[in-house]
Amino acid sequence: MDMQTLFSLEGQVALVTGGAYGIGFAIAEALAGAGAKIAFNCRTQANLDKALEDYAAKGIAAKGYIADVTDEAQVADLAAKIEADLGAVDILVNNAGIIKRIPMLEMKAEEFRQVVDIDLAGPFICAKAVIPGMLKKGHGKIINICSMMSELGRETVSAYAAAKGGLKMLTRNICSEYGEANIQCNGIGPGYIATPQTAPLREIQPDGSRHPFDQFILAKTPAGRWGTPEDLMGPAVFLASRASDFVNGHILYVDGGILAYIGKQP
Ligand code: NAP
Ligand code: GCO
Repeated sequence: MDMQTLFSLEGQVALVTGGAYGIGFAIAEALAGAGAKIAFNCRTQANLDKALEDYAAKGIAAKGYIADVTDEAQVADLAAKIEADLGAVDILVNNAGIIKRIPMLEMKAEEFRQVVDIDLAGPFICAKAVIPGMLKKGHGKIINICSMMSELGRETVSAYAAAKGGLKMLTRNICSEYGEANIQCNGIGPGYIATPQTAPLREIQPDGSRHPFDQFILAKTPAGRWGTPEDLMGPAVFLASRASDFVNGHILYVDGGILAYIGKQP
């Protein structure tokens, strides 16, 4: 098979959850560039309208829907609408997610549950909604957007780390349960990526200097920079394409080398 065909997503239907902006938007753009038809969801009409303009500006005829990934009925309805509009989903990217940066002793159990609900139960609910269609088609690709926090902890992100660690294991479990049915479920573990989610960690200080966390990340990353959503485009196309048909249950860290590095010596 030639390389173009191996990586082509021509005729495939991709659902990118939370694909209105940030990492999800860049991944959707990459999948569209490889030939896929794009569907995405988000929670507000304002974000949906803005995203449709942004997709159109890139020449991508994406279909956008309002659906909260934590709501089983809304997600079932989303999958049905996509099937009617574009065909059953071949590629699911579980990208929608939130973070709450609160020290554990100050965090309410309700806040912890909200993060786990969106970042872990959400991917379960979305996968459950599209796997039956994949079983009928005889193939499927599920890409779960994990995190450095699937491997590492840090102060203030207990719920996020618990959810993203769980998402790594959900990835392996979907692989275990549906690998035989020719469904590949893998994860991408982005490093620190410049998006709205991490904007508070990069705010310029009143004296004009870089945020201390920003400096910390630069020192922790062998690449010496923050990642960009574009850094995730190639890995996403690989994991969505036939090129990865024997890759299953794997987490591909795209982190500029953070996980390989002990940190700058004093
Ligand atoms: P972002 O800029 O905050 O975007 C998150 C997206 O998720 C938004 O489009 C948001 O849409 C959507 N979303 C949130 N909750 C949702 C829900 N309940 N139902 C449907 N959509 C929902 O975040 P990002 O930085 O692009 O991150 C995307 C994913 O990558 C997340 O899972 C994040 O944890 C992960 N990640 C990010 C980084 C990073 O450094 N940025 C690193 C590793 C992993 P609405 O708010 O409009 O609904
Ligand atoms: C944080 C960050 C991270 C990143 C990402 C790292 O507060 O530490 O927001 O959690 O967003 O998930 O891979």
